[in-house]
Amino acid sequence: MIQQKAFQLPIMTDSVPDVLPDGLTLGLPPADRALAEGVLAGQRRALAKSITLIESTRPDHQARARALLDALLPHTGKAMRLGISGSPGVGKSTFIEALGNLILDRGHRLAVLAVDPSSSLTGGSILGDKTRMETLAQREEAFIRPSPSAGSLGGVAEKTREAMLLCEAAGFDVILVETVGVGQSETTVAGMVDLFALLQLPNAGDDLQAIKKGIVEIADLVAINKADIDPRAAMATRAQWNNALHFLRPASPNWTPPVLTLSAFKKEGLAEFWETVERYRNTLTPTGEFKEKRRRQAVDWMWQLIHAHLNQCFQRHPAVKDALPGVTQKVASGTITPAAAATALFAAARFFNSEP
Ligand SMILES: Nc1nc2c(ncn2[C@@H]2O[C@H](COP(=O)(O)OP(=O)(O)O)[C@@H](O)[C@H]2O)c(=O)[nH]1
Ligand SMILES: [Mg+2]
Repeated sequence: MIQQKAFQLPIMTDSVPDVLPDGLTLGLPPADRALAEGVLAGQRRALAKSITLIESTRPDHQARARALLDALLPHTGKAMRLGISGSPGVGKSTFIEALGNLILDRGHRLAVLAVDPSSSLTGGSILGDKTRMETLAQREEAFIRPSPSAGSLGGVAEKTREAMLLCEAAGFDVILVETVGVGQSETTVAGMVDLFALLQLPNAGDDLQAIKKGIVEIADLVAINKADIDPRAAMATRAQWNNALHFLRPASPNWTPPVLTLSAFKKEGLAEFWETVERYRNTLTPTGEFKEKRRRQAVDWMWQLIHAHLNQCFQRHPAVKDALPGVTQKVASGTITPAAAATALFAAARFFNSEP
């Protein structure tokens, strides 16, 4: 019998950094040490440069970005992380501008990030929207960053998560992650924030969509925007939503997602929205659920990275590359089963022991 050699995974060479009393690593080269210090001092330029570094696809940049993140990690985790989702036109940008100003007026520092894998096509959601967030963009205590424009949803999400950590290290204590309600992006954003809020329009069609797509289950808060246009319709939609949510088992026994009405345009309902966010944190912190959610998210994130990495190793393997077209053809034509094909490809790659 031929001995199967285990496929060699690239070895992570990052050594455990020596941490100075100020939390910065000795391992960082001087330029990056200055960058890290700039981020910790809350300098926007340093923060923007650091995010550019983590978004870079150059291998040397990636190595530097990893070291920088490692150094700053002890300074992260203190922000309230909020996800805002909803279909295009529901009023996300208008809402973030209005709520953002309220948050700043209450003495917080706010970072707004976006997860939008389509932004390479559309030119960047927040970038275009920055005009709609004009007053927010001008304020010193706010930091607005468009979605990274390269890559798949997974790639964009990973960069956004890391950008979120950098913003926390820079002292931003509220992070808002905006996403357009398309495809997987909502679930992805829900997986990186403490509270996921869904914006809806006052009509019945929209909520049915969300229910069908399974978005309702991941919402911690639903807000019916544009209530100013037809307050009665907004109240009716609110009642429908409450009814729909009533039939779902809430993610926490201590939190049933509230349904609010608001007008981003007229700045109505914003204070209630923010108070609900604070109530969420104040309710789930003492029960331990708040921390537990983050722990779960961190472990999930690790597994997502492992899956992505394994996938890449597998697909880049020369033997897999060679065999793949032929095997795919056979699976497509029904000559071999998908299961047999997968086993054969694993064997060809000597990826792992091919027997489970
Ligand atoms: N009447 C009314 N219009 C709104 C409200 N919020 C947003 N809009 C308008 O809806 C349109 C889309 O808003 P926008 O914030 O760009 O939506 P986004 O695509 O979700 O970011 C804009 O013309 C806004 O002025 C609201 O509360 N009431
Ligand atoms: Mg927008």
